[in-house]
Amino acid sequence: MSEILNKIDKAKHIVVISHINPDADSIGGASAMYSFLLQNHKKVSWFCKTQYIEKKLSFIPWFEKIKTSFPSSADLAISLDCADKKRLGIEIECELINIDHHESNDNYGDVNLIQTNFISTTQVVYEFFKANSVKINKKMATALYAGLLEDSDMFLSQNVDGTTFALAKELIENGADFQLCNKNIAKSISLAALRLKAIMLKNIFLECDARVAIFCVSDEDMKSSGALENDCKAALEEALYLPYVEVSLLLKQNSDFTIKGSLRSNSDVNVCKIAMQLGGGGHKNRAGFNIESFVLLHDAKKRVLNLIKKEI
Ligand SMILES: [Mn+2]
Repeated sequence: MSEILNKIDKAKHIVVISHINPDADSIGGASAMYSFLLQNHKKVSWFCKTQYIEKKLSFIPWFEKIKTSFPSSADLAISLDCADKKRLGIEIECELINIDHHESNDNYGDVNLIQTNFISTTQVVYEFFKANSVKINKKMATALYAGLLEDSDMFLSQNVDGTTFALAKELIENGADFQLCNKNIAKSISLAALRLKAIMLKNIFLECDARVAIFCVSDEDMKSSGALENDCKAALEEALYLPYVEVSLLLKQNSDFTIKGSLRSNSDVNVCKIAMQLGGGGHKNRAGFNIESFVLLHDAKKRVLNLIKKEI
C-alpha cells in the first residue's frame, strides 16, 4: 500500500479509469479516488472508454468529469474494478495501479491491490483509505456506498454478511447519502430499459428442468428498445428468483454480430469457471465473456449451455 502512496506522490498527472460499460462500483470507486487525489492537490483526469454511460449513475460525484479520451500527459493510471486489461478499453503506456476485487483479476498492473474476498471495489478503496487515515468526506462516502449497494445487489447477494452492513454503517456515518443511492441505483429504470426487459421476459428459455434460464437478445432488440448494454442485467438477475433456476445466462448480440455473454448463479455453481472457459472471468456468482467471432445466437446458446450442463 505504501508503494501506491509513493507512486501517487511522485506522479504529476494521474488518470483514474472506469471499465467499459461501467457500473456503480467502477464509477463509485473511481469517483472516490478522484476526490482523494484532488485532496492531495494532484492534477487528475477520469477516463472511461464508453461514451453512453447509464444516466442513473450521473449523481455520483465528479461524473461530469469523465472523458472518453486518455490524456497524453498522464504519468500514472489507476484502474478501478477492471478484471482484465481489455476492460480498460485502451493500451496504457504509463505506470498502472490496478485496484479490484474480481477473482479472475490477473494482476496486470505495475502495482496490484486486489481483494477477492471483498464485496465491491469500493470496499477495497475504503479499506485503503482507512489504513492510510484518509479523511473520507461526504462525496467520497456517497460514491463508495453506491458501489457497495450495486455490487451487493442491494444487500441481497449471497456474499453479504455482517461486514457488509458494518461497512454501510461506517459510510453513512461519514456522510454517505444512501437515500440518493437507493433512489438512483435501486429504484430507477429508464423507459428504454423497461421496454428491453419486457422483450427479454417474453423470450426467456428455461433449460435443464428449469434450472437454467437463458436470454438471447438480438441487436434488433437493443435498437428497437433503445436500451444500453447494462440494461440487460435486470431481467438476467430477476430470472434467478424463479423457483428452480440456479443459473441465468444472457447472450447479447453486438452490432458487429459478436456476442457478449453474462452469467449469474444463486447456488454453488461457479459461473466464473464457465466464463473462463470462454476467455472471460468475474466472480463465482457473476461472470462474463465475449465471443469475438461471428456466431448465431442460437449456436452460441447451444455451446454455452453445454458448458453449463457440465457444471450443474
Ligand atoms: Mn465490482
